[in-house]
Order: sequence, then structure tokens, then C-alpha cells
Amino acid sequence: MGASLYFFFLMLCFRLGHSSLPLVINTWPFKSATAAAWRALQSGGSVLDAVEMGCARCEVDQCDGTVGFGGSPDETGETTLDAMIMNGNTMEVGAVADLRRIKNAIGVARAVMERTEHTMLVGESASVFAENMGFVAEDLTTNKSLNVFSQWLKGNCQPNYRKNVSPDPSKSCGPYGPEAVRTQCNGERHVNIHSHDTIGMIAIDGDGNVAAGTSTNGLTHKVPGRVGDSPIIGAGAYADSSAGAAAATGDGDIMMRFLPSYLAVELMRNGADPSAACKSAISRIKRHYSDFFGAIICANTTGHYGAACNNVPSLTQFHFMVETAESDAPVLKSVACF
Ligand code: SD4
Repeated sequence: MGASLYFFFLMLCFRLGHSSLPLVINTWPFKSATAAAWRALQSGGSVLDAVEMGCARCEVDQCDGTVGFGGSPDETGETTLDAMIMNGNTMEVGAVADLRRIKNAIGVARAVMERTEHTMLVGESASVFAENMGFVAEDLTTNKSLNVFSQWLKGNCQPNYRKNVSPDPSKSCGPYGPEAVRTQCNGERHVNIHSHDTIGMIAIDGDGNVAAGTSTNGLTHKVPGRVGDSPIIGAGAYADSSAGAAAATGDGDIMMRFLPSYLAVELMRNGADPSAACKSAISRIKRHYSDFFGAIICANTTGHYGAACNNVPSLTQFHFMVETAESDAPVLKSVACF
């Protein structure tokens, strides 16, 4: 009897995987971000502080060139930022999209949450708000982003995200106008691991308080004004301290149509373990877009976590970071895409 009970608990532990609180988990191998978030928690900060500090670290480090200033220049060569932060206790959210001239997008998102009754501010007005709140306005362009932009111009603005316009966007730069006869789009998107790496982060403290957030400069050569999934609630991230949190990364134009982070949190609320919830969220998108580029991380309030990604040639394994009291250092994890 004793032995079978022991075996039962062993199987239970094996099935549920390891769990520990507090927990910080974030997309991609952005180790400095994990460490910054963990430090915030350890020094008595809230889960919101942890998510803000973690994402802000990546904004300073320009993680992979796809977070923060100087990355993903749009069709005019400008870098613009999307970010959001969500409090899983109060369900408050602050988000900014198409933010210009301000480096600390996650900080501005938090200011939207804490210094307005709104949820999201966009574009030029978001930048003015940020300046009024004391954020420094500066040029987000760097030599690197200028170089990417000028190479793209030299190459006839290829690739780009236009369709059904004239002149033919697969051959020429703009300005574009509507095309009288709609042509068939070849459906091929230009998103791959080189153009896409948002930081999405979840922090859960020892009392089960949950927060999540994102920060990104979006997508290289995007049409000015384009907003990705990262600042969209339930798409880029979602947090609810009664269930857990999730954060997504990848081709935001596709992913935001399915609110994968919201879906994953709802599945966890209904008892799915985080890996299964992540997988279901990816499967839902796959049904319609079998070759989309994307991944998601999920964690529940008991500190179990998981991740899933769609298997495409440019993404066969997805890397993410985890830190708990047991590891006491950021640990690189990976999951095979399916
Ligand atoms: C977007 N999802 O703007 C974001 C960018 C990203 O990895 O890289 N995600 O579409």
C-alpha cells in the first residue's frame, strides 16, 4: 500500500512537472531580462515591477535588435515601439502602440495604466503623453537601422507587406495606390526568426500575484502605423491571478486574430496544464495558417509552466528563459515545435 501510494505521488509529480514560486518566465534567450525581473522581485518589488524591469532591460539591451530602439525600421526608416503590461489582480492594462521617439515603451505602458483611466494610447499622441510624464524624447534611429533601411531602398523595397496596390509591390517601391484589378496575393509572408523576437514576460510571486507584459519594435519594413499583437490584450499577453498568464511572440498580424494568450489562460482556468494550454493556442492558429511563425509561453498560479511553437523551417525549437528560487539564476529552456 505504502509503495503504491509513493508510486502514485511520483507519477503525479512527473505528470505535473516541476513547479516553484516565485517564477519569472520570458520568451527567447533574453537572459539579462530574466535576471532583471528576478532582481526586482527579490528586492521587494511587485510582479508589475518585475515585468516592467525585465522588459525595460531588453529595451536598453536592444535584445536581438527586435526590442527597443534602432531595430525593425518601417517603410520610412523609423523605429516605432509597441508594449503592454497587465495586472492579473485588478485586470488593469496599460498599452502603447506605434510609439515614436521614446525608448522605454514598457514604462510608458505602465504610465498609461497608472496615470490615466485608459487602456491604450497610440502614435504621436502616445509620445506626447510620454513626454508630459517625463520620458525623454530621442531619436530611435541608429546606424544599424539606417543601414537596414538604405539597403532595403536599394533593393527596390523588397520585401514589403503591400498587396493589391500599384505600382507592383513585388517589384517597386511606393508611393502605392489602390490597384483597379485585385491580383492574387501569393500568401507568402516575410516573417522569420530574423525579423521577429518580441519579449513577452510573466512574473508570479510567492502569493500567486500574476503580471504579464510585452515590448517590441515589431516587424522590419512594416507599413507605417502598423500595430502588432504585442500591445493587444489577450493577443500579445494576458494575466489573471485566478488562473495564470501567457505571452506570445511571432507573426503578430496573424496571431492577433486568435487572441492566443487569452485562449491559453482560459484553458488553464478550466484545468489544462500550461503545456497543453500553450499547444491548444498554437493549434487553433495552425488550423487556419499552417505555416505561421509563432510561439507562446504559459504559466499557472501554482508555478507550473510550459511553451509551444509552430514547427516551420525557421523555427523548429523555441527557446525561453525561466528563473525560480531553486535555480536562483536564469535557466535556458527549449521546446520542440510541433
Ligand atoms: C509583432 N509579435 O509585432 C510582434 C513581434 C514579434 O516575436 O517579434 N514577435 O508582430
